[in-house]
Amino acid sequence: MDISRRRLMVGAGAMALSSLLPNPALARPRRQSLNVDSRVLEVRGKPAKVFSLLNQGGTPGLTLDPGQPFTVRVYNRSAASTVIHWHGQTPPNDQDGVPDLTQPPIKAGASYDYDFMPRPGTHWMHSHVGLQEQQLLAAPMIIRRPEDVAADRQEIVVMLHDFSFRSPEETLADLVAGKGAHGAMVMGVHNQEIPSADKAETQAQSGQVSDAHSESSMSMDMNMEGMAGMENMAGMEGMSGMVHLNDVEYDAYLANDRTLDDPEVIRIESGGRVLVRLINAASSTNFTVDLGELQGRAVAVDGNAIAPLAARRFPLAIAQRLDIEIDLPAGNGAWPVTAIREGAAARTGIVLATRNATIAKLAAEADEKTGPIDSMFEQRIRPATRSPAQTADRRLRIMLSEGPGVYDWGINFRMWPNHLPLEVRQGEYVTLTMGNPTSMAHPMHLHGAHFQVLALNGKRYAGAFRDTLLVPAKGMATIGFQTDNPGRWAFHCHNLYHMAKGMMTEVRYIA
Ligand SMILES: [Cu+2]
Repeated sequence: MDISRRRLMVGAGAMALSSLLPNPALARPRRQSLNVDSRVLEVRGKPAKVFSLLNQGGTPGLTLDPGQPFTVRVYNRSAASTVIHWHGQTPPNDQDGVPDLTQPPIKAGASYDYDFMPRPGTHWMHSHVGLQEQQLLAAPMIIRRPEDVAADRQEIVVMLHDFSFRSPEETLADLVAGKGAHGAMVMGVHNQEIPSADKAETQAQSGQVSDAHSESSMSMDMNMEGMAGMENMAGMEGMSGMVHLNDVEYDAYLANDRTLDDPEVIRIESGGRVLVRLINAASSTNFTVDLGELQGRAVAVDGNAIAPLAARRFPLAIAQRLDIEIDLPAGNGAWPVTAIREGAAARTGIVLATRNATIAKLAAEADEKTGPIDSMFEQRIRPATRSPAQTADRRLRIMLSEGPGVYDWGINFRMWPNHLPLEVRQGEYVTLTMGNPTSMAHPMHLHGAHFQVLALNGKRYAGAFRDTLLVPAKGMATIGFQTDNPGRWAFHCHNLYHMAKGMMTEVRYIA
């Protein structure tokens, strides 16, 4: 076993070396601190005031070893009230970090304690207050598994952001005034009938991905046909028509806070194996991850192990995480790992390079625009471990809604906080079907539980376990989850501006 590979692990700006190596002193609870503060970040030579979220070692976020509890005091050293949500974690409700739903805001100068056993995988932390996330109040939260410690591979964390020099309040005001960018209009690509989907399924490589099409025991009324009645609901324009991909223009896209003008260069071993933990922390941008000449294996989504899926390009929706294992070629070289904005050519990324490699300058734009993120990749993902199909104790149906006002977003035309809670009881298997007749896809995020994808755009299958699913524009999705964590849990679109303009409700446990 080559320990040096793991020592090399992370480049500047990702996390402290000390927090990555097993430390016997950490076996018993020891409180760590996370500090919210402001900082000046230079983007393309121009300073911008943004937030920072650093551990006591002065690096972003936290990495915990297997079995280590999340025993953390958050200090708010910034001038604004804030609350940090542990995205991907399923803590007791009062530690979920959602202002006014699970805890009061942490005022400037105050602190708040958290203590729970974290869920392993690639996760992240971010402000759930106002539009602070757009000002980079976000950081990685990596909970290593025993397999990670044992594996002879270098771990690399890449956190993606969309960045604007304008204040997010101005951006939102423009959107509300109807001045949003409606770039990349395309005809509705997500029909309910996807003739190519089954073909993609049989093409799924490596034999490790099998078709779960027939093994579900889901009943008819929770499948997509069950949504048909929604087409008659007021305001719905049917499931076809124009969709658009982006409504906010950005000045830059960041990977670990840097643009491709001056990307982070991560030194790797020739012929070595790396695990790239990608986090899409952008407020309003879906990306396509492009490995260039390299082939990678997706091995986990949202922190949950999947049957490996090999490819060179992978979609990564807002708030999702993706772990990709890559076997590097022998010899010296430099290999960019980039993320291209959906429906655009603008990109960001990092460079994997052997020690003596020459690093060529990278263009800020890819050779060609990416298309819209379709459902093909999502429909091919299978969990690493099969679980038996579950019968639903409760079936919930909602419709993601747009209007009536300009840039109003909602759920069943209810805008947060005038929402109707989705009520559940402890000990149930709940299915939730989401119809999306709106003009945009929505990355829907459930707090307090990970769910399984049970249907997407008319295809029923036992798909990935996740906490965030991109529900396609003019499309539909069904997810299923176990209710074993009582409380009031936020359920919302993770496009920051959609959430700010109402697309949020709660899953509420009732007696
Ligand atoms: Cu949305």
